[in-house]
Amino acid sequence: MYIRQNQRNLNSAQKKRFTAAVLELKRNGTYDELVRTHGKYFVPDKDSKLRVGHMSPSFFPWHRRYLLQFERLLQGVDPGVSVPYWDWTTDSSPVSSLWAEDFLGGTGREKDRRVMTGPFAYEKGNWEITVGVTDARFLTRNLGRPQNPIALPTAAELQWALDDPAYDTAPWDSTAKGGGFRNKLEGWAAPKSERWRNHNKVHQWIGGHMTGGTAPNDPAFWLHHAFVDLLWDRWQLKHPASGYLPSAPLELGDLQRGRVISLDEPMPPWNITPRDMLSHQGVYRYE
Ligand SMILES: [Cu+2]
Repeated sequence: MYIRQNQRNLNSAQKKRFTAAVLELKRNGTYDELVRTHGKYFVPDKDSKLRVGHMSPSFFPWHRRYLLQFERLLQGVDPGVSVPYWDWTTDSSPVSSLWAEDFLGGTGREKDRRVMTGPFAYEKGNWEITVGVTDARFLTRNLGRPQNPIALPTAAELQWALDDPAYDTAPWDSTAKGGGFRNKLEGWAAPKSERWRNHNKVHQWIGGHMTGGTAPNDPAFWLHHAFVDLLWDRWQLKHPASGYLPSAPLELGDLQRGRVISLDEPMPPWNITPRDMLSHQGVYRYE
C-alpha cells in the first residue's frame, strides 16, 4: 500500500525522483509504449468499433488500470515513487508550482508552443516526441489558451458531475447528455454555449499534445488522470447505492452492443474487467 499525494505537497526531492523516473522510462522506451497504447484505444464514438478508453462507461476503470501500469513501471525504476494528483479546481494558474522549472516545466513559447522550461523541454535532450508525431518532435503546451482564453473547471462544475447518482446512461457515449456521472466528468455533456467540461476542459486548457489521442506525451496527463481517478472514489462514496453501468452486456439489437464494456467484460489490452477496478484499496490511497 502506497500513497498518491497531492502534487502541491511534494517536496523538491519527491519532485526530482518523480521526474527522474519518468525520464528513465522515456530513455528505456517503455514510456513511448504507453503513449502508443493510449493512442491505439482512443476510439471516437462515430466509429462503430469497441470504445474502451473514452466516450464510454469504461473511461474510469480503463484509465485506472492504465495509470497502474505506468506506476508499476515507475516503481521498477524507483520503488519510492507514485503518481501525484493535480487538483485543478485549486491549482488553477499557469504559474502554479506544478508548472515550475523543478517539476513539469511551463507553457510553450508563442511562436510554436514549444515547452522551453523544466525536465521535458526539448533542449534538455531527454524528451523527444516519437509517437503521434505530426511535424515537430518537441513537447507543446498552451496553458490557458491566452489568445482564446479557457478557464479550468470550477468546483461547482465538478460538483455538478459528482452530484449525479447515475454512473452512466444510454447511449453510453459522448452524446449521453441526459446525465450520468461519467459523461459529465469526462466532459462531453455540456451546454451549447460551452463545448468542454471537467476532464476534457483540462486537456484543452493545457493545449498542445494534451488535446489529442497521444496526450500522455505530456507527463501532465498522469497527474490530471490521477485526480480523475480520485474523483471516481469521491462519487462512489457519495452514492453508495449506485454502481457501474451497464451491469450486463447490452441486448441484441442495441446499437451500442459490442461497442461498450459492461461490468464483467474484459477491457483490452488487458484481461481486466471494470469490476476488478472498482476499488484500489490495498494498492494505493489518496492523501
Ligand atoms: Cu484524459
